[in-house]
Amino acid sequence: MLKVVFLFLLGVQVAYGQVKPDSAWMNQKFSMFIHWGLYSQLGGVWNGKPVSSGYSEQIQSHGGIFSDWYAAVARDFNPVDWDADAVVKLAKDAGMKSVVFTSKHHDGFCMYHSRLTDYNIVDATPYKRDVMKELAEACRRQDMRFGVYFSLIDWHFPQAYPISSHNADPLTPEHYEYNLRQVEEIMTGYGPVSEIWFDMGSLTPEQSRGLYALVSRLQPQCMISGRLGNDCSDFSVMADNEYPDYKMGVPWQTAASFFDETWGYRSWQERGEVADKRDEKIRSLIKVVSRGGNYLLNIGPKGDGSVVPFEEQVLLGMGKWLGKYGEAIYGAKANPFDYVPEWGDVTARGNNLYLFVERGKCPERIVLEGLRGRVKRAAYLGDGVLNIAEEKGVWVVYPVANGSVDSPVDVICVELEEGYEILPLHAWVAGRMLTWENAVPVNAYSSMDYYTGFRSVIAYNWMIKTAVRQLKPVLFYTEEERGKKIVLAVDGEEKEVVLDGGSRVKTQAPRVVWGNIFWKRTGGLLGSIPAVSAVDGVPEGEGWQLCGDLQPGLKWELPVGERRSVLFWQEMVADRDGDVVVEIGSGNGVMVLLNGQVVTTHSAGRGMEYNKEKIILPLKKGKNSLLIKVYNRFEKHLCFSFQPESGLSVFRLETEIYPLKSGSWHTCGVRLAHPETRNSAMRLNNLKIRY
Ligand code: H79
Repeated sequence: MLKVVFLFLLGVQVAYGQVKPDSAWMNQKFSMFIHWGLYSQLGGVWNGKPVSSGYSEQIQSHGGIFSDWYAAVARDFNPVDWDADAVVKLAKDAGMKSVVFTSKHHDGFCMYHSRLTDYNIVDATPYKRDVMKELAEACRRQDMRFGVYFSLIDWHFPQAYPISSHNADPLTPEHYEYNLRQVEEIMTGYGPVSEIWFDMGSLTPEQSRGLYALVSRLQPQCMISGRLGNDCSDFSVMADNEYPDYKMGVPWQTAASFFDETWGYRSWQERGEVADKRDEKIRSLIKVVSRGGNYLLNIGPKGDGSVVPFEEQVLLGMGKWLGKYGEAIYGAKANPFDYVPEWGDVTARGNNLYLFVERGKCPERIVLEGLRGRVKRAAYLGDGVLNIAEEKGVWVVYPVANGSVDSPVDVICVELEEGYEILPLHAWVAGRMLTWENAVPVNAYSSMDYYTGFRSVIAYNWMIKTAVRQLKPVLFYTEEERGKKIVLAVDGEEKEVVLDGGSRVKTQAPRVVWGNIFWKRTGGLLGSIPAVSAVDGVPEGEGWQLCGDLQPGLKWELPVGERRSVLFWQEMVADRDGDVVVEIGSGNGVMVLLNGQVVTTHSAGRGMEYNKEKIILPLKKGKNSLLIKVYNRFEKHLCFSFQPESGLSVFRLETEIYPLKSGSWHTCGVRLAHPETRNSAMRLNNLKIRY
C-alpha cells in the first residue's frame, strides 16, 4: 500500500527541537578550550623525568603514578598567578566566543567546589578557591559564553573502572550515579553553561540518554557533545585534533591542542616559532569553518595558573588576523560548492563568497564552477580590487599572488547580486536513475564511543535536468528497506513515503565469476579507507590470507582484539554492467566499498555481535573489487559471512506527482523521515529512484 503524506517543511535537513541547536553556538566558530588541573602542576614531569608517552593531562596513567602519590600533588597546588579575568580577556582578544573549562578530567580531581568529594580545588589545595566559579563569573562580566568539559571516566572514584590503556571504559552504576550528581552540581551552580563537553568512557545507551536528559532538563539551551556516546548529543566531535575533509549536515566541532602530543601543560614541549603556529592554527580554523564546524582551540595553563606566553602570543596573533578577516569567518556558512577547490577553501555569508587561497597553490585563474548569478565585484578583503569575468557562463577570478597582508592565505571576497545559486556539479545526473553512486551525500559523524566513530550518510541529494513540468518518481527498494519511512523532496517539496508494497520486479543479474575471499587484520577505526591493489584476483601487500574454510552464508569467527577490524577482499568479474545482491554478515560495524567507492558504513551498537544485511552491488563489466571492513568493538570474536544471492528481487513503488519549478535544473533529495538520531547512518544504499 502506498502512503504519501504531504509535508510543508522547507528544505530543513534535520528536524530539530525548538531550543537546540542553539544558533549562537553554531555561529561561535572559534572558542577556547582550557585543560587545567592537578596534572598542570606536574607539567609532564614525574620524578624529575619527562613522561613522553601519552598526553600530559594523563600523566597519572602514562607515568604509572600511584593514586595516593598523585593525590598528594594537590598539597602543592597553589596557582597564585591564576587570573580568570585575564584568561577571559585573552580569549576575547583572540576572537573567541566562548570558553570551555575542564571541571573534572580523567584523574577525577575537580576544579570546582564539588560537595560529593573533597578531591577538589577548594577542599584539597592550599589555594582553596573555586576557580571554575571565578571563570564563569569572569565570562559573565565580559559577555563571553561559558562551557564545561566533564570526563566520564574517573581514576579517583573507588567504584569506577580502573585505569585502562584506552579510556573507553564502561561506567558502573555507582559511578554513573556519581557523574549524574556532579553534572547536576555544575549545571545548577555556575550560571548558564553554553556547552557541556563530555569526554571518553563507553556508556550504555540508557546512561547516555540519562545524562542527556538531566542536562536538557536543567539547562535546555546547553549544547551536549558527541563524546557522550550512543549518538546522543547536540553536536558531533571529531577525534582529538582531527579535521574532516568533508562537510557535515549537522552541528559539529573540531577540538584541537597546540601540539598534538598534549592538552595539559608540558614544561619540556618544543614550541617552535609563534608565527608558524599562528599560521597553522589560522589555516585549521579556516578548514573547520569552511566545512561548517566550530573550532575549539586549547590552552594548557601552568600549575601556577599563568598562561604559557607562547600560547598567549599565538592567540593574540589569531585575534589580530580575525580583526581584519573575521567577516569571512563569523556567521559564515560552509563552502557552498560541492567540491573542495585545489587552491584552498571557501565560506559564504549573505551575498558574499570568501575564497581562501593558499599562497603556494595560487592559480592564474580561479574558476567558480557551478556558480549561477551576477558578480558585482571581487577584491582582497580590505585591499585591492581584482579582475573577474564571465566566460562561457562560468565566472573566473584573476588573483594576484600574495594579495593579503598579514595573512598566511590570501582572502578574496566575491560580492554577488541577490539571488545567486550554486549548483552541485557532481550530482548532475545524466541518466534517469538516481542512486548512491551519483548522489551528493549529506554527511554526519556517528559515534557510539570515541573509537566507534565514522562518517555517516544521512541524506542523498541529486541535481537533475529535465524539460518536463512535473515528475512522478518511481522508487525501487529491497526487503532490507521495507517499512522505512522516507522523505522524498523534489524542488524543495517534501513528501513522506513508506517503503512498503508496490509490485515485485525481477531483473536479470549479470553473470559473475566470484573470486576467492581474502582477509587481513587492520586498525580500529571504521573511518579510514584502505586502498587495495590486486594481481590475478589476489590482493598485494602483507598479511592477506585466504578465507579457507568460509562457507557461503555461514558465520565465520575470528578471535580479534577490541576496537580492531578485519578487511575482507574479493574480485568479481561480470560479463556486463548490472546489479547483483550479496548478503553480508558482520559485527559491531561494517564498511563496504565497491571499486573504491563507499556503498555503506554503519555501526550496530553495543552487544550486537552479528547481523546480516543484503546489499545491491552495481557491478561494471569486467573486474570489480569488493572490500569489506568489519569492526569489532568489545566482542571476543569478530563474525563475518558472505553469500551471493541467486536472484535480484526488488519492489517497484510509484509515488505521487511533484510539480517542478521553472528552469531546466531541479533538485531531488532523500532522507529518513524519522532517523533514530541526527547522526545515525540512514542506510538507504539499495534505494533507487527513476524519474
Ligand atoms: O582531554 C583530552 C584528552 O585527554 C582526552 N580528550 C581530549 C580532549 C582523551 N582521553 N583519551 N583519549 C582522548 C583517547 C585518545 C586516544 C588517542 Fe592518541 C588519540 C589515540 C590516538 C589519538 C594519544 C595520542 C594516544 C595516541 C596518540
